[in-house]
This record gives sequence, C-alpha cells and structure tokens, in this order.
Amino acid sequence: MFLNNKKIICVAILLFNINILADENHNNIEFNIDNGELKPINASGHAPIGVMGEHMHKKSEWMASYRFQHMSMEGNRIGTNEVSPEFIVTNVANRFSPPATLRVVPTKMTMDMHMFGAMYAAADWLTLMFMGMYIEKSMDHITFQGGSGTTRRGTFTTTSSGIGDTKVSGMFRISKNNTNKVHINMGLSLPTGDTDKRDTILTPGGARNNVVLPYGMQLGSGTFDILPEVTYSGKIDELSWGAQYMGTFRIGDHKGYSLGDIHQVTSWLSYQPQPSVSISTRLAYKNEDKIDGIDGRISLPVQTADPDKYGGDTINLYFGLNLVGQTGALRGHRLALEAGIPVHQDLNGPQMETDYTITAGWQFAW
Ligand SMILES: [Cu+2]
Repeated sequence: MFLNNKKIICVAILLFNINILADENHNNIEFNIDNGELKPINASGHAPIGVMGEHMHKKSEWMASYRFQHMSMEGNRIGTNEVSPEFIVTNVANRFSPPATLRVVPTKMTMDMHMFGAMYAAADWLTLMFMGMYIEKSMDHITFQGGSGTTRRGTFTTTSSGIGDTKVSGMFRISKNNTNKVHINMGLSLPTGDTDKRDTILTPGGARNNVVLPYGMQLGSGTFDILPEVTYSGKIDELSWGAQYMGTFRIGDHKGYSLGDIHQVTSWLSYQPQPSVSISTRLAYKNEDKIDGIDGRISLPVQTADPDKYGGDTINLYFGLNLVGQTGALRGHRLALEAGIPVHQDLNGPQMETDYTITAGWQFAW
C-alpha cells in the first residue's frame, strides 16, 4: 500500500512536469547571430546532464562531450527492506549449495564511468550519435567462515576496469514548434565491454582463488542491445521541461545468459534565471529484469553470482546545474552537474542499494 502510494505520487509528478505549461507563441533563442550581435545560448537548451540523447542538432552541426559518472552503493536490501551481512549468511539460500546459505556478502561498491560522446546532424531531422566509455568498478566483501554461522573469516575487494559497451544511434525529429519538441532515438549497444574479468576472492575455507567475477563486476552486457527512446521537451520563457522513455532490450544471449531488459522513464523541470545558468530537478523510474540464464563459470556462495539477484524497481530524485559560456573562448562550452539520491528501491535481493549518483559533464557544439 505504502509502495503503491509512492508510485502514484511519482507518476503524478511526472505528469505534472509534462503538463505544467502549454503555450504557442514563443521564440526559442538559437545559437546564431542576429543584427551583428551574439544571441544568448540557453543553458536549459540541454536537459540535465544525466539524461542521454535528449536533444538534436541543426544540419551539419557537431558536438563533442565528456561525462563522468560516479555511483556509490553501500549495504543490502531484499525488496524494500535493509538486511545485514549476518542476516544474509544465515537466511538466504545458496543456489550453488553446498554450503546451504550464502557465505560472502558485498558491502560496498563504487562505479566510475568516463563517457566520450560525439553527435553530428546529417539533416535537421536526423542527428547521429556515438558514445564510448571507460569503466572502473570496485566491490568490497565480507567472507564468513565455513559453511554456517556468523564468524567472519575476513574481507576482500575485487576490481575491474576497461572499456565498456559502445553505443551508436540515430535520432529522428518527429515534431517541433516554438514550445514543444519530440524526437525518437533508435540506438544499438555494441558488446565491446569485457565479460571475462577475473580477480582474487577469499573463500569461506580461507583460500585465495582467482575466479571469473560475477555479472555486476563485468564491463559489458555481452549482447547487442536495442535502445529505443522517445523524448519530449518544452520551453517557455525561463522554464523548460521534458520527459523521456528509454528501453534496453538484449538480443539473444552470450555465454549462456543475457542481462535483464530495462525500462526507464524520466521527467525534468528546469529554471533558467539567466541564459548562462539553469537549475533543474528530475525524477527517474527504472525497472530492470533479472538476468536470464547463467554463466557456468560463475558459481560462488555470494548473491552477485545468482542471476535472480539482479534487477528491481528504483526511483531516483536528481538536482542539476547547467552552465554555458556566452562570450569569447568560452562561448558554446557547456558544463553541467547532476546529483541523485534514491527515493525508492525495491530490489530482487539481497542486492546492494544505491546511495547516490553524481554526473558531471562538458559539451561543446560547433
Ligand atoms: Cu549534442
């Protein structure tokens, strides 16, 4: 009941953001020269930096971008309930039994992503986009001793890093007037990220074994993924808003498994007190399926080795800042920051819960 109320409130906020204003006769200030004077570039012309593929470009325009995203996770939950490592190792069944219960618990994880993007508008109605990334992951664990009980054997950390999956997409203009814009984005994720990363773990028996890391520590999905998107955005005076749906659908499987499909819906509202600055708030809902199938190399008494302990429903609330240079060498350079905290996490657990996400970015179009 409590959960349903939260969902209803969030949907209401999404709809409110979408419908907050509707107007016709307003000039969208563009990046051009009028009467010999530079026209202002609007900071709110781009959505909060955590939203991908949310704007298009004019014919022949290029854009380069760099985004850094840091995600921090700590603690575990089953559904919406937080659970301790001791609870997990005495209550949660190990699908690779024996031992009967899980004996290793991840306690903390960080993920840093460096995303390099390029956009090019082949026509006013078509913008092409490319994104490559470099990922660094780190996960801390507690190993409990033997096959039962709550005696701690020790702790260990696994890490992985390298390039992630590569995304290419085409964005197609559906409609545009002075207030409202709609486009769709047909994207494809190429499996360039590694799925064979290994590191050393501490077993309940005290051995230090080098193993293939669980799914969450790998760098790519292993599959080609289709990424359909629909984006709506609107603007009147100093207010801008928008909404986007983004899907991730795995094609086939790889090494016996495929990561869960993902549905994401987000909606934002931003206020631009002056052209060079805008502040924003955003809600994002994400639904992710469990992993389908299993990688036969991964069989450890830890939740991250279990394909059923992935996915769930999350809602995040974000606050963002966009800046754009107006004059001289800084003209057209955008800097942006967005920070988010979860307001709802219903996880196929035990699974690690997210504490916060920060995205910072630079963009420049010419
Ligand atoms: Cu762009």
